[in-house]
Amino acid sequence: MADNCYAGQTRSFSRALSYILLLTLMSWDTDLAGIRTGSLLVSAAKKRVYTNDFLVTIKSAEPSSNHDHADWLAARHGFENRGMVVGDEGLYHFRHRTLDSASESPSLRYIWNLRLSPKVQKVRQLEGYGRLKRGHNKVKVGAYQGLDPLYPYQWYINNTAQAGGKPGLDLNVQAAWNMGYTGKGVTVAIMDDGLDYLHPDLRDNYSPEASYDFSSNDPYPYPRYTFNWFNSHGTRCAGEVSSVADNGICGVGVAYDSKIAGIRMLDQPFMTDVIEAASMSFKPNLIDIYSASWGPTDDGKTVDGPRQLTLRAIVNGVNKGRNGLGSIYVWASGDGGADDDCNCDGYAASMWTISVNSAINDGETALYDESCSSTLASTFSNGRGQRAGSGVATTDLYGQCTLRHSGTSAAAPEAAGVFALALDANKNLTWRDVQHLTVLTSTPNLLHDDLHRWQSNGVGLMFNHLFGFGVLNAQKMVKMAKTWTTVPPRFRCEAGVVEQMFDIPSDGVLELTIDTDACDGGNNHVRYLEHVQAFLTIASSRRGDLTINMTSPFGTDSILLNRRPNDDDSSQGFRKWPFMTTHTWGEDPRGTWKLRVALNGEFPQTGRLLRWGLLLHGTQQAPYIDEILDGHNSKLAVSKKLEFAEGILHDLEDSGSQHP
Ligand SMILES: [Ca+2]
Ligand SMILES: [Ca+2]
Ligand SMILES: [Ca+2]
Repeated sequence: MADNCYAGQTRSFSRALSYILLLTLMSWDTDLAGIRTGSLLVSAAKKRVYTNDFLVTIKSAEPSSNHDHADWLAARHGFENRGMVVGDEGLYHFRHRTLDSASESPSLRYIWNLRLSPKVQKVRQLEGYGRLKRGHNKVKVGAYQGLDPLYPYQWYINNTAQAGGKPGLDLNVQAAWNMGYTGKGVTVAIMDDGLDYLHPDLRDNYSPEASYDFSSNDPYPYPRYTFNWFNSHGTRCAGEVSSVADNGICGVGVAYDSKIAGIRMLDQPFMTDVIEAASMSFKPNLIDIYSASWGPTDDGKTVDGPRQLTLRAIVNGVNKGRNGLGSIYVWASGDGGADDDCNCDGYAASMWTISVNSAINDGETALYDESCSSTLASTFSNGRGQRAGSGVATTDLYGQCTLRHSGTSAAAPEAAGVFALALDANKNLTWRDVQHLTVLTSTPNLLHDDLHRWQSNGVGLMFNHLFGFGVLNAQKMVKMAKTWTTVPPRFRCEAGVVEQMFDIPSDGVLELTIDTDACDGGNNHVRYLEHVQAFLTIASSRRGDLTINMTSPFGTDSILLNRRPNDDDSSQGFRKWPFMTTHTWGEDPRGTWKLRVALNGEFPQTGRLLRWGLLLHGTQQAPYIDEILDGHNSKLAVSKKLEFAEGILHDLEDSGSQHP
């Protein structure tokens, strides 16, 4: 295409020429919103609002090629081509991906960028104005009004202590809505037992094209009827994400303008690798976020994960989904309680899923909550006890509403909703960006556990074995998402392996170490950690009595495996099982890693470690160097301080100075 060569030309334009061009451009578009022809004056008489929407007129010899050109042009300049307008092959609606949805002055830079294409005849940035719903006076456009009957019960959205909870212990969603982020243009799929897409509080947001029924192999994921409403799970999860706002029905979704899709895949006698794989790779360019509130049996004695096809589907999803930005998989950490460990659940423990634990409305964990070091963050499930209104209020089967949704099942869709808000703020976020944002903006808030206290890792990030990096904070996340620069490329370093048989003492601890340079000097050097995996092969006379801890060179201790009293396996053990920790996020992995394996049971047992492989994942460049500091005490400030120090150290090294 001839247009492809103008990139080089643009770079060589002198500043003077650019200025002339800008003036020409401005006088050319007499209807350029808010600018009087030939002058930079913006009308002062009445305040104008400029949106991030642009009308672009394309004229070319072959009108049929206009659409391709529009796509190309949009992608090149950070816009989303939202398609042809009013059936005119020359007229396209572009929305800028990062520009504010409301600004006081027009965005000349973007207009100019588009106008540089010879095929573009006219560019108009659309003004915003109000339209009031008749019968509703003094409505602030876009603001949620609280007209849904269950809204007062949705303490996870706005905790005012209504169900005996702690005020302020919520997802801080409303502040994100007030900034204009409601999940617009984002599609969330609920992989579950179906979705009541006729529900009056869901049908307007339902996306039939992103939905499918893999249990019955048809395009209609409607839940199968049972007398006890067993198949209400998916519908309840969907309502948390995408219930319509202010329609007087049930409650409001965390991302109430998002599209919701149903992937029915849990309602058949047996799960198969094909059904899981097909579900997780369904419409990867249409679905942004997949929410899963299921996994291997939470009986505290299962060690299981995705099989071959499903694993391939997940890897494909994060690498190719969302047109290369990566599908976002959100996972409930599990309902197995203190006797289970979500690191034995290969879906939750995967680096490619964001696994979410839940807290209850007083900041503690529920009895069914499962903990593990791979959990990234937390949202909310039900409140303490049987108190009325303390459950999660959401939609239910057959047009009904419920106040009783619960479990970590309830937690994953809430996270999916918050991530939909983040994608609304910035459509260019990759799957890793979403994880970084989660780490940086989640907060301990009022979350507390007597046994597992909050700790600070080697770069000052607060983490907790139960809650990960804390409870999601929608406002903080959209704010940071808006100006976020995609993190640098990710590398994978095989840091070391111990391949020798060691007995695990029945009355002591087996301690092993790996010294690593984290592939320093190689192409795959990892300097700033994301996920760390320990692939362990261990045989034991009672698998459930094993406990495993791993300590980073900074001294950050991750509990890779807690005791599981119900797991009496004596034959399978762990075979190259990928235990994962997120707790060392941001740390420099060079140095000595320690592994401690012990047997803690009622009776003496025997065990042997046969292999420990340490795998590091992360970046070579500092991931947050381009971000704007948002307050001195923020987590970003803490981890940046280290990056800056590193930068100075690096400069010193480069200049040949010695330092201790
Ligand atoms: Ca069906
Ligand atoms: Ca509603
Ligand atoms: Ca489990």
